[in-house]
Amino acid sequence: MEHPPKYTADNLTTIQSFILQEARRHPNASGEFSWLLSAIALAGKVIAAKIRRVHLDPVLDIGGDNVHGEQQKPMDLVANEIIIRCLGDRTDLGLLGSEEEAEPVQLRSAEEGGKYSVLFDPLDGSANLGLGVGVGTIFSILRHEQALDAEAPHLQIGRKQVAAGYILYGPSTVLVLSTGRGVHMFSLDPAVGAFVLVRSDLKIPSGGKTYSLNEANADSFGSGWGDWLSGCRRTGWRSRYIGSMVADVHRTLLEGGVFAYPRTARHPEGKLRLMYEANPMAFLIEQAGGRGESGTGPILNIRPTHVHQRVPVILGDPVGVDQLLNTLRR
Ligand code: AHM
Ligand code: MG
Repeated sequence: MEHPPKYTADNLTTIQSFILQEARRHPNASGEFSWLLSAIALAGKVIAAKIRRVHLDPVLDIGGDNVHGEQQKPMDLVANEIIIRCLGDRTDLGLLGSEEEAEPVQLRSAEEGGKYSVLFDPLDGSANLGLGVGVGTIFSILRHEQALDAEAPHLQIGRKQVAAGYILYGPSTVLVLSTGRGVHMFSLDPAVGAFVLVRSDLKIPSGGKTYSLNEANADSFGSGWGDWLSGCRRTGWRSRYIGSMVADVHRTLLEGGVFAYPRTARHPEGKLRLMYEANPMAFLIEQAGGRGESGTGPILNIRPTHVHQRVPVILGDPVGVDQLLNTLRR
């Protein structure tokens, strides 16, 4: 695998300069789109700072008891507020949809200048927050095409995303972004407070031998899955599952293999959400040369009917996903 040069003063590109360079290459790109992305990067920095203090700050509820007896606020709601506050003054924003909000909020109609919809999961994997395991923010940006459906302009297929990405709050804070021209990875340099480009044009390695799924549910995955899993075990695959989608997909993007959350008895439609989990991740994986499938076709072609709709998810390198789908079809 080829690695780019290490981050040095010679090639220091912050996410802001990267976004501006991208905008310059595309004369029609509006500066406001860059503003949206920089608001998300800012939110990522604020959330990362809060997460570093989850065990220290008595007002943050991470699922345990608060020995101080103060009223606690779940960290996923705090993350939600941070993102809304960071995006709030971006005047091109038409609609905001969050896992934490029952309905998307329409801020501006297209006539009033709302050009983009942003859908996000503010803190995915938050059940892992107190366990020292990576958690993340996932986001999807669509054009605010009100002409299509004035009531629900965000209900578009994932292929129409203009940008998607995630921020992984792990041993380091990493932002992975695609605006439809490859996948780029930035790491937060805490010394300077900026996301710095560390990998550009990431490609998922083909033929990885790691599967990542909740194997405890395997009996209810449906026919074919058992055969595929036994085949993997026979052929030297390894199993890695953190239970935080962002962390599991990040590893899959860097190392190849397959991440999946199929239908289960508990979640007959799949557990993961199409619009702010599966779509942005499938967009990134496809941009990196991989495949994002539901089992009945590409995730990015699914026409959504509801902002919180769930979908079975298979993401990974083309060889691994192909093998899996072939086994499921038998
Ligand atoms: P959340 O959005 O409530 O955090 O749930 C989504 C998470 C994903 O991060 C992860 O892939 C999945 O749920 C894990 O589910 P399970 O514990 O059933 O394996
Ligand atoms: Mg989630």
